[in-house]
Amino acid sequence: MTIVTIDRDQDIAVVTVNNPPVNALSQALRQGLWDAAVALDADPAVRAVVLICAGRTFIAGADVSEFGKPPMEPHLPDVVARIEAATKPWIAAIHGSALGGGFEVALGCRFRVADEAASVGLPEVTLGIVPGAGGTVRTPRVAGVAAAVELVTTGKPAKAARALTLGLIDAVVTGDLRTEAVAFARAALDQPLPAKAADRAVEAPDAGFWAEQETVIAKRAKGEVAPLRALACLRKAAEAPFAEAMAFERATFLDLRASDQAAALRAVFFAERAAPRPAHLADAKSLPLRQTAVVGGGTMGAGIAAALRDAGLPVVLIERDDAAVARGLENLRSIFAGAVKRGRLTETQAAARMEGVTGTTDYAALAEVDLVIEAVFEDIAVKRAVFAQLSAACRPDAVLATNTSYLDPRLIAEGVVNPGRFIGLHFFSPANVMKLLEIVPTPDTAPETLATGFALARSLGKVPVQAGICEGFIGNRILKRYRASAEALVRSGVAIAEIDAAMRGYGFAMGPFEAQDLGGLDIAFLQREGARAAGQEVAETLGDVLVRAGRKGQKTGGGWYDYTPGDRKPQPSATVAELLGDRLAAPRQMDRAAIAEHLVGEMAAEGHAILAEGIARQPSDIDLTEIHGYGFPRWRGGPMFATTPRG
Ligand code: T1G
Repeated sequence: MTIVTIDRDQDIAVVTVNNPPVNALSQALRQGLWDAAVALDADPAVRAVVLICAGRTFIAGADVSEFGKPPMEPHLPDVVARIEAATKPWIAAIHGSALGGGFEVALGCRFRVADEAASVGLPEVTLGIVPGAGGTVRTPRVAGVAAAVELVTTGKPAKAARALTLGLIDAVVTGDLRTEAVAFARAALDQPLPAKAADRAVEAPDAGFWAEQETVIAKRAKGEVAPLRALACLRKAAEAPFAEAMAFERATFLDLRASDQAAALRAVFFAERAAPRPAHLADAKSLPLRQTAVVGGGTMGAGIAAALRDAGLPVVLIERDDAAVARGLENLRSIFAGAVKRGRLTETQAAARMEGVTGTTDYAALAEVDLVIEAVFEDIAVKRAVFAQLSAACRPDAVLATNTSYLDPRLIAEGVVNPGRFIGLHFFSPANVMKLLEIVPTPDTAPETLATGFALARSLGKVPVQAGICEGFIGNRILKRYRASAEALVRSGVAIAEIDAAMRGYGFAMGPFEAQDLGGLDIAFLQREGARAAGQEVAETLGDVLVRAGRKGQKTGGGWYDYTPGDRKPQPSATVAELLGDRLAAPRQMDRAAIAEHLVGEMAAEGHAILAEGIARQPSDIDLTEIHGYGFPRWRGGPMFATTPRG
């Protein structure tokens, strides 16, 4: 298949790239673009060139599968420079996402036009690198320093309308992209051409701009190196000649590309893309998902319903009585109101979200739904009663799912008519925000039902991970080990605050004890008490001692730490020291890096046990679980990646 073809619209040449699935800049594509530039320069009948792509998107960046291999010629910076040096102006016609090297190619073009749904971006920092083909040098020349800092150091793409406002593109077109781009090219020829990006100057920012940005980015990056290195490239671009800035950027790119953080972020990139389409389900056909329902309008149920609505799926929200229905709908309303407040939704969109929800106590409303997700109280009897009603009210092929986080789905499924359609779908709170979805089949779950779980994850934009059945599946089982290991360090005399500081220094937003104070110590305490009541041998934990003393966390003014009323800042507690007293060894120092290494090692050890028991299918599933469900720093790759020696 020819990756680059050239055809004509009279005096305008149209270069079409066709390198599925996302027109990534493989060596062959780079060579094809180089050859096209040479050939078209030599053709006197051609006055301008439109660069357009076939398939779902404009060039989506360097071919990430070539990363980690020695770069092959023609190198992308040279290809971009060759296009920029072309004797006829090139116009990039953008649809889908022009990302990374794709946008850098577009920056080498004299103009950029995009359709309304397109976006442009430089996501390299999300891969632990910086743009490597002039993105940090041309963007400030095309759109100014402020826009360049936003685009490059966040890695977040800009939608077409915003890209136009920022000056990243020259026009947004509404008709047929090729037709409009050719017309744009022809019109541009009647005007003096703008200077090539490389020849433009960069307007100096206000004094203090760079220092200010450095502070903001360092705070946001939390130990991630690439964003600050990208800022340094942008500053060089603003203060040094083009060639010097290009050399600085390239050296930075090559340096970071070999880094541990880049290796980790690449591993996560590929794991995230593979997760929604697991190979073992390639032949299983998922069932259609048109109508959905959620039973339970509490925090989890409302969050799940919101996620379904965000994906455009109609939802029937079932509760046990009218007052509970009203509360459930109010919970949903407040989720969307929060999104409006944060600018994620307009008022109209929030209203439309609610219009797609039917609140009722009548299970007869479920007669035609394709999927029901149960999110009621974590009690087997309560859940079984719900599934008995669902078995009677729903179509026999409707998928019935439980959102249980700790109970055994096999016990919940007992008595369900046609158990092949039953599955566990463990969402994480807030369910409309957290990406992780643990998909937990029972031995009776049919492959089509399992495939439907993954199809649901895709439509909700979730990161699905298949989990076997054990206490806590993958994530909560590792969390239990993590907390127990952290408590063991406290018993050995290491200060609680030191452990939290160590895990924050490793890259977590907060340490294990701060997190418990935020979420509440009583949740896990009640699970332990439940297990004890069921006759299981569950050793007393330090957390038990605190909960029994009424210290459940921030909500009771104190847990592992004390809190001044109205201030959420954790303060080491003399009361806690007294309560735990003789359970703790004499205070001892432990190096923070050693604390983090030990606790991440404990997570990985539980991960290896989970793999050995077949609860997780592959190490990357465990890493995705920890990153997307438990705040494991993405640039560390997850506990399994972080503890695997790099060859
Ligand atoms: N290289 C190779 N394969 C890629 C790829 C890439 N850049 N991006 C996606 N794929 C594959 C992906 O693995 C999957 O493969 C298929 O395409 C569909 O992906 C020099 C160095 C473009 C928004 O970071 O953000 O340029 O599983 O399911 O949901 O400065 O893919 O089908 O076999 O995600 O429609 C910068 C990353 C690279 C873009 C499309 N570029 N990709 O989303 O499809 S660094 C990126 C995405 C760089 C330069 C630097 C998304 C997408 P398979 P998908 P999608």
